[in-house]
Amino acid sequence: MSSQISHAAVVTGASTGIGEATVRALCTAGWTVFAVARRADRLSALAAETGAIAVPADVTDDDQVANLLATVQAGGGIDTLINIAGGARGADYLGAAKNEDWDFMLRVNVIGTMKLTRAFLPMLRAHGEGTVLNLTSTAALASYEGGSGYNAAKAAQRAMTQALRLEEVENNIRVIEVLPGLVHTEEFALRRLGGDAAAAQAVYRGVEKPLLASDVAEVIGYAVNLPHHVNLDEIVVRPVAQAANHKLLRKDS
Ligand code: 8X3
Repeated sequence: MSSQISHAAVVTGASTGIGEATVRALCTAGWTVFAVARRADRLSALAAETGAIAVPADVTDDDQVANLLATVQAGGGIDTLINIAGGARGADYLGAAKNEDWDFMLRVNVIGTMKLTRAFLPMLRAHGEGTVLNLTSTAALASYEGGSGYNAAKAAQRAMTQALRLEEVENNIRVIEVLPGLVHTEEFALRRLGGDAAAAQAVYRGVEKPLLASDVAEVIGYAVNLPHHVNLDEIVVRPVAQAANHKLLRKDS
């Protein structure tokens, strides 16, 4: 039997891109949203605009995750955990891999998702109709040159998601994986490419309609708003121009 909380979510990675767009989409749909990210200034602006509850936290830090859990408990709890914090660093071939890039990617995408999920599972189990949604990537499905660290991190996050679905079925926890392809966001490529704006723009060159963060947020909102027994367990979402990871239609080429 489920408790009374429903349509209440923690959304990580909320300061930008798909996380921020997901906060907007869920708030518009009437959800209670705890918006989590490290950058407090961006979170407060988002909270002021949307009505979300800003909880600045680093998802890889045990103490900050414990504080987040306590804040959410005090704020009435959640039935849905949405792990979006993550991202790519670097596009080096494996032979030139940078320790700090790999460390970031594995720490945030993989360890961060594990820590948040581990912390909130008791609450979701007690609820009786919990949901965990992990944002992975099509990078988990097919590797590419210069992607080894990101491919490895997203494949690990996907593997963890699949194990979680098996482990928590007896607890009636729905586990959803959303795997976006090319999404034109404010920061993804820029951060991956060390702040090189021209290189970041080139990622989307000639692609007339890449996905936007709001497109992916709409998919996430759709999936978590379905009746709880309905599980879109794996959702691959790409722009039409991206027929596959390796086949992207650029109109100027
Ligand atoms: C982003 C998709 O193609 O940059 O998660 O790996 S890609």
